[in-house]
Amino acid sequence: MTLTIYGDRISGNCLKVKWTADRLGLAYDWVDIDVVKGEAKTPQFLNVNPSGQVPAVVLPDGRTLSQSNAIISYLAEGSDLVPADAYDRGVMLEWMFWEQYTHEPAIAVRRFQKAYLGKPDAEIDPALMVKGKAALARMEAGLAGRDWFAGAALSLADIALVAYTRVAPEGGFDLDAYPTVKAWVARVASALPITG
Ligand SMILES: N[C@@H](CCC(=O)N[C@@H](CS)C(=O)NCC(=O)O)C(=O)O
Repeated sequence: MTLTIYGDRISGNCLKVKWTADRLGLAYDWVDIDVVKGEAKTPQFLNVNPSGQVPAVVLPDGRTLSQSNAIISYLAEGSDLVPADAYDRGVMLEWMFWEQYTHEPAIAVRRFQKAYLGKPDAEIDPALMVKGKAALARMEAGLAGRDWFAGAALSLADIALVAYTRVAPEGGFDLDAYPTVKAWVARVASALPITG
């Protein structure tokens, strides 16, 4: 058996897992789960992830794992995507937890509502734009004087953060206002490479 990744390519959380596996040269089967059609809530999929969300993986020995940042941490353990230095590793995790609690709930959610549910701006909670802009400003400051978020090289923090930052314009966010972030997106894209 090989690793199986269940995911939807419109989801940055799922693409994080794909890019990490690709970057590490891991063999895997990809199973498409269309979240808009409700396929994450079918009885078959709930056997894989009872929380009814993608991404989720089934390991070659049959064990399952979900939560994008947990999955990429598992896959990348011991690789050059995880800084060897304990403090740098802590910084990587700091950004990954921040991504899930502060960045994704604003930027990914606004993008989904605008680009995939087709909601007009007037029907989208205005707080999402305010919080998303604050997150991008936090990233702009965090990248000052550095190429990567943690340590001296590409890490899981960059992969986690680039997933929804690169498509933030689909959610109505103007990345031209964050030139350091924009240059970093291009840097990460050329280091991975990023594919859908
Ligand atoms: N914190 C989770 C978030 C997972 C998540 O929100 N998945 C969405 C797609 S991005 C999903 O499966 N939605 C389908 C649904 O809730 O029915 C992670 O990082 O994996």
